Amino acid sequence: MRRVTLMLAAMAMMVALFAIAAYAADITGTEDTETLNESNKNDQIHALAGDDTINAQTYPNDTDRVHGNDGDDTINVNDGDTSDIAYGGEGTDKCNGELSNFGGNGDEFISCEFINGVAQ
Ligand SMILES: [Ca+2]
Ligand SMILES: [Ca+2]
Ligand SMILES: [Ca+2]
Ligand SMILES: [Ca+2]
Repeated sequence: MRRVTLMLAAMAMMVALFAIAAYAADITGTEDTETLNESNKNDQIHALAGDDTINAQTYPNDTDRVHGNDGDDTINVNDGDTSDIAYGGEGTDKCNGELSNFGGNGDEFISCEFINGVAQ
């Protein structure tokens, strides 16, 4: 009886792990300038060097972590939800997303020189 319970618990855990893996995507660019597009999953995007444009505004209700890395990047996380993080990194980076208003949470902007067109 006990063994069956343990086996079911192990199986449930494996299913949970698989589900997490299925709903997260790693997207890595190159050292050149390029345009990267998000997927409909929770993305980890690294654009690496170059003046990159990262479009993570296509699918709402996901959590995208976008790293511009080196270069003057444009990071778009203005997808209608407030659970994204834009890391500009080195260079003059333009980040576009949802700002917090009325004390609510907004997207997180780290090392962005411009947010929604406004110099920081
Ligand atoms: Ca996404
Ligand atoms: Ca790049
Ligand atoms: Ca957003
Ligand atoms: Ca950058």
